[in-house]
Amino acid sequence: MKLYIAQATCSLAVQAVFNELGLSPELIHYDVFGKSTSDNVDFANVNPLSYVPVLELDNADKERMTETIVIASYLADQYPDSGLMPAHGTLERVRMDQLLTFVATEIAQKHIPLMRKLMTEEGVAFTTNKLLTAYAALDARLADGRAYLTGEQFTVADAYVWATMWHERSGVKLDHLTNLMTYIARIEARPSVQKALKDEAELISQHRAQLAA
Ligand SMILES: N[C@@H](CCC(=O)N[C@@H](CS)C(=O)NCC(=O)O)C(=O)O
Repeated sequence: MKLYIAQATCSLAVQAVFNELGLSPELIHYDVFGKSTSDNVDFANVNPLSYVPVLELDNADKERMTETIVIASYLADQYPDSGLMPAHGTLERVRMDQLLTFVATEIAQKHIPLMRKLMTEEGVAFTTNKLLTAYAALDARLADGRAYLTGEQFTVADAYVWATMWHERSGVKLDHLTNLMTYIARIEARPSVQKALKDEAELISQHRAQLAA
């Protein structure tokens, strides 16, 4: 399988899930601003919507899958014993899907226009408040001392929240949310997450070297 990633983006969530499962897809870097890819493929043909992550499957059609939640859930579902996703058809699964949708819409997609400085002053205030409310909800959930969002088991939701902790780039102050910050530090200590960051950094430096040559 090939996984298209970009620097410090939601593709890190999928990398972390792959690493949790002990799988190693071929990683391809897409430079979001320069528009090049580390395998010299035109990314517009990979995903006409121009975003990562994109997972290219090994099936006959080399089908390409997009959407962070869908890719991460698909991978986890192949390995039900990993505990990364509850089984389909259960109430636990519905709660997990609810959480993932919340992270995608109330956190990840709220950060993007803020990070890119695309908003009016009113828009910044509105969206910052939305993010603070969303992160406070996660912080409250962690207040009972649980290690991860759904309990003691690391799941796809934890990988996704970690990968979208873009508050510094968005200018959203979260230091007061101490449960959240302790939880993020716990995730950052996981080998799967360390490996995701290392692989990403190495691939980006190779891609830059290719471009400079
Ligand atoms: N709906 C997609 C959105 C993915 C997305 O926003 N990707 C960002 C990085 S986190 C990206 O590649 N942006 C590049 C661009 O839009 O030009 C998902 O949930 O996976």
